[in-house]
Amino acid sequence: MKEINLLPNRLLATPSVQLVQTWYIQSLMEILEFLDKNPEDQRVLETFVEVLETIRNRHNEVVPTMAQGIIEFKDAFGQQDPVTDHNIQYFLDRFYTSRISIRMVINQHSEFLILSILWSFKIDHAKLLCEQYYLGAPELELRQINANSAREPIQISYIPSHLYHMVFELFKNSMRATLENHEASSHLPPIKVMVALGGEDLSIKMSDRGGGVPFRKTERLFSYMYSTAPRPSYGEKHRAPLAGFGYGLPISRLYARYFQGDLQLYSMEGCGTDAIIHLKALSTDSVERLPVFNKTALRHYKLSLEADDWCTPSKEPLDMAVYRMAK
Ligand code: W6P
Repeated sequence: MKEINLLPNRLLATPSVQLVQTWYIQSLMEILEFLDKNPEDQRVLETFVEVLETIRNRHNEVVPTMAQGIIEFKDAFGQQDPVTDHNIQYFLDRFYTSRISIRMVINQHSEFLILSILWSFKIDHAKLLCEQYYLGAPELELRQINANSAREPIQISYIPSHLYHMVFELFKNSMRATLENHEASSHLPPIKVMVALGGEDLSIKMSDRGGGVPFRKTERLFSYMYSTAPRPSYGEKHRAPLAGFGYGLPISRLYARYFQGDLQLYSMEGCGTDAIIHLKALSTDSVERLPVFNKTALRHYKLSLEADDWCTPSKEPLDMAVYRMAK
């Protein structure tokens, strides 16, 4: 809540961001009500769970509402300078990470959590969406290597909804790229998935032959500011279920990083894209990674634009600027 106030004023003032801010204020007030209550009292505990669930539901639409706020901001003030982009990226990464954490704790407290899952892919949903829209879907080839015990299936403990979010997002992107890059041909190259378990990492690589993305543009796939460019109209959602990169990729990366993993994209323009999710294989390594609000964080909001220390003769001076931390 403190960091929301450090957002650019013109973004903070949009109706959508204001709405999100009221949700957080309301929820904080409701939690504070319990400060002087007796935690041994069963009635208190029951109402606490109810309040937690009310809060969780109140915040269900935080991501699309923030996205709407960015759209309102861009409609009113146009594309922003790199410093503003950077601040918004920095804020949203921290904000959504904190949200992932809070929602996980709420779910855990309300006993919604399933602790361990047998390794199985939920490709069916993505494939169904794909077939409805494109009248076809590429095949999936799944291979796995368990370096710890070659004969055993890979098994790890992970938050099912987090894993689902990441894998589903990558499937959607790979399917869309494959379909749109092979519209004219009758053969669709399969999406190849490799799951590997080592001593430290569990990695999932998904490779498509969807034509890839130019190297220069891969960073944009994770940018909140770039991703909100096409208006995600509510009516259109049903007609284009795999559309846009939206916030799916940046948030999937936050899920991976939240438990000390990462999500990376390696694209070869003209060929296809490899997307890799790295997770920690051991639950002892899967500890929360959370933002803290301190002086270092505050300095990030005060970055300024200075001249680059590498020259690129063909570029405009503004493109050569780099960020500097405030002194
Ligand atoms: C693409 C773009 C992309 C993003 C994420 C995952 C896979 C893919 N394939 O062409």
